[in-house]
Amino acid sequence: MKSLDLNFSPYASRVRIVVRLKHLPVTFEYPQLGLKTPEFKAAFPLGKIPILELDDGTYIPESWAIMEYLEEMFPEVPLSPTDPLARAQMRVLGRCADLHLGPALFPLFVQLKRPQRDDAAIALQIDATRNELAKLGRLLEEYGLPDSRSLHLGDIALVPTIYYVTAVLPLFGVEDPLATAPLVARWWSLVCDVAVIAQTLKEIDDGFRGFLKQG
Ligand SMILES: N[C@@H](CCC(=O)N[C@@H](CS)C(=O)NCC(=O)O)C(=O)O
Repeated sequence: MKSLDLNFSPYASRVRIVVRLKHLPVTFEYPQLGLKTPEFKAAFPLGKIPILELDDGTYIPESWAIMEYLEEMFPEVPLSPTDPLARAQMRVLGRCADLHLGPALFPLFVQLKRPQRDDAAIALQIDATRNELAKLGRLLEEYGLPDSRSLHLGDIALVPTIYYVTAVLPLFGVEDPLATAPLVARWWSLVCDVAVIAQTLKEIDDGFRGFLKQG
């Protein structure tokens, strides 16, 4: 199997974490057709990475769909609880990353490369991100941290997004972005202690620092 990947993509990085935790024979490569090209969009209707290519040429887009596929195909290292309520909570954390935190945080990327930053837009997104972090803290209070339950796909989906909270907000003057969400900070220190996550975070960080240096 092959995962079409970019080292600092928050979505591709989730797949990398799952593959490594499960010790799966998946290689990671930047798409040969390039990203955003008409050829790439013609080959893959959603036009985004990650894409998991199976050995028979079938492909799966969307990081959460890929993570669940790998989980169902290779359950030997389980990354989902069995209890239906705990499974629902796992999915809520995944959706929290994709539908709440991500949309609050990622518009700040546009500001990073603008010759003149839009301070009002920046303040709005910083507030929105803090708001979402507070909500996530409340969810974690209810669902528990991965020291009282097993690490699952919901945690893994959140990891790269929280990395970007810690990496991007300081570039806009917020020194300790998790200070206002202590339970998220505690969750973050727990997940960063997982060796595969630390390895993947280093790759995201290297890729993101490289991206910042590009003109
Ligand atoms: N919902 C998708 C989001 C994937 C996504 O946005 N990937 C970005 C890279 S981080 C991408 O491929 N962007 C290329 C483009 O938008 O043309 C997922 O979870 O896989």
